[in-house]
Amino acid sequence: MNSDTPLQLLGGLTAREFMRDYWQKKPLLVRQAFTDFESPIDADELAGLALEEEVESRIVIEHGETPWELRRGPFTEETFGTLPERDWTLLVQSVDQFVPEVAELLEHFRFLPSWRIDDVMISFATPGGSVGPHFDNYDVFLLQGHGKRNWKVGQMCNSDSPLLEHPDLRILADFEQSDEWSLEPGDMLYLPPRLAHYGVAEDNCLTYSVGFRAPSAAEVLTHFTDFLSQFLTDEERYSDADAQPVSDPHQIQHDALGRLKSLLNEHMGDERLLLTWFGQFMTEPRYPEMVAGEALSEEELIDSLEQGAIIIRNPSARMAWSEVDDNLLLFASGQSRLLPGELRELLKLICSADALHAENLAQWLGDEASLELICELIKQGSLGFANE
Ligand SMILES: [Mn+2]
Repeated sequence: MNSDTPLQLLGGLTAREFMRDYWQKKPLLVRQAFTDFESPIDADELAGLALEEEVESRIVIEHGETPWELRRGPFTEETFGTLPERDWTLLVQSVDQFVPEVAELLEHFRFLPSWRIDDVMISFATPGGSVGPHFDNYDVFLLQGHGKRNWKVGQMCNSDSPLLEHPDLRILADFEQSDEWSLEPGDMLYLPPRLAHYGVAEDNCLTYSVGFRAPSAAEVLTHFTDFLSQFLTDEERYSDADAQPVSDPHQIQHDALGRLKSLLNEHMGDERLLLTWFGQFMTEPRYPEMVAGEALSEEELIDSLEQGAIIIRNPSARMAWSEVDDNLLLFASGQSRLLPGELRELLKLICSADALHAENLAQWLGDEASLELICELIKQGSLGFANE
């Protein structure tokens, strides 16, 4: 994708302009980001997903048994029969993993790293339905799928912003409105992290939220140090072979800090391990139980492909790749694999192609390392045969 091509998705801005002026900075309203948008899923299908055990769903009822009552799925048919006429919202997480046409929407966001994308959440709201004024710590693109929703945006918030007392929801106590729009199908609103927003359904409506993920500094530090510690031996300790006799035995001298800092820097500064950890962490699947495969020999793989088999990425799997010296690292569903540089085009194909088959894999089918890689990914469950 050329980052200097004006995009309809971004209201005629180029990806470069959008990243420079809006991304992580300020909201952008795009009228008709998608022309004649027809939601690939309707309210009944969304409610159907919320009945499934493996799907994460919530219902927020503004005037429920308690104000802003939160119920967690899976729900039953009966739940939907007993809801009030209005002022409630059903939210279903990761619909892209269950509905391929929803996953296809993500193709439009390829100017952003796929490992930054979290999921496509879809909400259905009855008139007046809302989850209250709030802020998120993540970027989001809100695409109106069906019906109309009024969006108000407000102040920038942080963890000190006052919230209503609520056991589960983070609803802002104060909302200082700065702008307001009514979104119709195909319209899209981009919101940067921490910007207060308040969406209220004007009629029965569906809204798609393309949400992003960014690990917190606390997560980076705790998870990376956990990862690093697997490679450290018990013998490696604070050491002070260079120490001098002390004048006050109770004082911690600054040279001790210096030794600690060099111990930390030596490990924290290991870029190869940092990359390995990061790739694994960012490709960890949301639903690991949905990434499972079966062992397959290289002969069986070739036979299947020759008989017309189609291999697709598991919609629950996440993949990314990177370079390390002359080699490549492939990250797939929380695991990493070091590969020779010659496999670069294959890696790019595996990460991006809608389907793998005898035709687009032709040049690799005679190569041992390529076959082994594909078999490994099928065994791990990141790739799988279509229609099985
Ligand atoms: Mn939000």
